[in-house]
Amino acid sequence: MSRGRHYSVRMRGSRRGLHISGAEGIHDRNNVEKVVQMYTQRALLHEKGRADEINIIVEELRENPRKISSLPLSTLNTRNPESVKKAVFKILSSIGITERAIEEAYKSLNIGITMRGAMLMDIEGVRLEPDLLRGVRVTRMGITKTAATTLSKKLSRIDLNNYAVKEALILASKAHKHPMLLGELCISDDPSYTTGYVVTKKYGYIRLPRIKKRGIPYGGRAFFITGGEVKELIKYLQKTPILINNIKPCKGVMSLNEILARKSGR
Ligand code: WAQ
Ligand code: MG
Repeated sequence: MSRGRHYSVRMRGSRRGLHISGAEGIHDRNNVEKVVQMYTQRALLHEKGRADEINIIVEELRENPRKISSLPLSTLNTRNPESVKKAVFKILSSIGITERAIEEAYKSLNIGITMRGAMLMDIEGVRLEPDLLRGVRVTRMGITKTAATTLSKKLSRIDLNNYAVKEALILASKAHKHPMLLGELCISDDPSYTTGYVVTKKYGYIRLPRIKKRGIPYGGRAFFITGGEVKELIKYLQKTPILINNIKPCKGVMSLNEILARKSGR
């Protein structure tokens, strides 16, 4: 493929200075106009209110996107924030993340301050991102048309074909391709979106229903990382273009034991 065939298109919509919707993808030159129109529509029709300011960036990529698979997806049968917390401790400590780090992440995610990006935390709970207030944003990721169709089909079967799931899965799939990423914990900042997720390379993307009570207007992301150059990791998360071109299985609701018994990639 020739250089310059791909474009990163990113949208942020706000109302009275408050963020209300965002979206991004990587697209062929031929689709850029259509996508800009789609994103504009989305910002104008958002359920949190119509954007009064919409920023769209269209950027020609200097390198061809790397193609990767999505993480396998499943949903844990959690009933309340307490059972979620227990499960998160089991999952993340099983891959070597200390309880102290998990506790630290939980604390920071529940402190009531919403960062724009993700925290980077080592396995002892020490924060490593250079800007502790902003965090690190993962950008320049997308999904091919064919893979998007497959993903929608697989998610429809388990009644999960919505933007929140698809976008979070694409973001996490890019992030966890990096060898320094061990795990992730995510809670939406949307007061009505009470499902979060946890990721490890071994178990994939595990959805966590009822991670928070309805009405809580903050959330966040914590990446647990290990050994390597943090600067290089941040460059990868922010700059390296990634396209999902293959979709791993999307399973329905499972118990913690079923998930822990599963092998990677299935
Ligand atoms: N890169 C890094 N961190 C981000 C990014 C990004 N591009 N976008 C958002 N964050 C951080 C930021 O602190 C937000 O407050 C927090 O993550 C949550 O973002 O399968 O909607 O966009 O049903 O509110 C999970 C879906 C949805 C679970 C997560 O996140 C499922 C969601 P939100
Ligand atoms: Mg949000």
